[in-house]
Amino acid sequence: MAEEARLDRWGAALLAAATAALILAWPGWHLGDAVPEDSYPQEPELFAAAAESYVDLHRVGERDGVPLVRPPPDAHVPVVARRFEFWPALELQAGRTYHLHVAAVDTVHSVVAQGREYALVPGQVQVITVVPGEQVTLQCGEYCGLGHNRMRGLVSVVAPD
Ligand SMILES: [Cu+2]
Repeated sequence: MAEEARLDRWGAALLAAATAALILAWPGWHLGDAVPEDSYPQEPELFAAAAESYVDLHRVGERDGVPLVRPPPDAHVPVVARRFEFWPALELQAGRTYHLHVAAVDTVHSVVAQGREYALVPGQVQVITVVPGEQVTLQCGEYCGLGHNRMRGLVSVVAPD
């Protein structure tokens, strides 16, 4: 009887510990191995305004109604994530390096890029370094509403200069 009671107490303690661990780990638990390379805090409104200025300066055209930017190699490029787009559209040169600064400005999203998923929580900017091969895809991996499935970046990869 005493032995059973001790085991019950152990069981209860283990369950409590497992529950606490789950709560502590939330909301990152479902993002698997999403370890940010680099990130920094910034107010969503400021980030969106900075992105608009960047696009005004570097815009070369339009793709599917979205401004198209052709950043120079090694550039730090702001990318706004919001329902249901990654903005602006990008034209990148194959084999060059780009530092995408990606931030959600409305609600929680994520971006799957180069086989990794990065959580995008408003207020925090993720820096993702990409070296385009034939193709770069940016895809939201966090259900964010009815248009979630089409929340994909417009990225074209062109031959280097
Ligand atoms: Cu989404």
